[in-house]
Amino acid sequence: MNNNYFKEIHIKNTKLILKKGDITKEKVDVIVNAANTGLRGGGGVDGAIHRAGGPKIMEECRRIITKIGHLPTGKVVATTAGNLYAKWVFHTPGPIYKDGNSGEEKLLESCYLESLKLALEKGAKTIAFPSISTGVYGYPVKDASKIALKSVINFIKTNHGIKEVRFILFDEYTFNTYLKTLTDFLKDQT
Ligand code: AR6
Repeated sequence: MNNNYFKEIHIKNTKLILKKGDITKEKVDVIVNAANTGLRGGGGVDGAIHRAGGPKIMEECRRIITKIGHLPTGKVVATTAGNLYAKWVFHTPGPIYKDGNSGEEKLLESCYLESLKLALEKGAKTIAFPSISTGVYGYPVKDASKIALKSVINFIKTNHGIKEVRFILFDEYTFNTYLKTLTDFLKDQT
């Protein structure tokens, strides 16, 4: 299927998918949550995941925070996915965008890479990402899409085991921006 809001490409043995939609509906092993460092829940995709997944996810988040204090930006932890189809929710706090020169790029890249590494460790085959940091945290979508796609593509070129990586993009603008970035990357490779 390749309609206006769906794009699929193959990189080595992994499918990379861009899709417009609600991440809580995805049938994947891992759903990644754009969380905050206190794993307190909130609005945006975080709110949607906790609402759809039920209270078990927050119970586990609280236990983790009691142990570790806070989760640094760019790191990731796994919890149950509660009532969601997924086996795990991975929580990763993205950077709050300041001016683009305050280490945001490395931190955003780290969210994607740490999540993919943890997915491999868990033996997950399919993982879905939202567009981390581009809502409440204010990261410009075009810049964020370049970092997100570059991190994921480089990872799947050199690591094997994950069959499918999906970006689930909530609105038309975000979807179109990721699609344009991916199309430009593919052009550059030919
Ligand atoms: N499925 C997929 N994407 C979604 C969904 C959904 N159901 N709902 C929203 N988005 P944001 P951030 C998109 O603000 O910028 C929270 O309060 C949204 O349109 O969720 O990393 C946390 O607790 C946007 O494109 O995350 C943190 O405090 C993208 O997800 C803070 O917000 C990210 O927007 C994190 O901010």
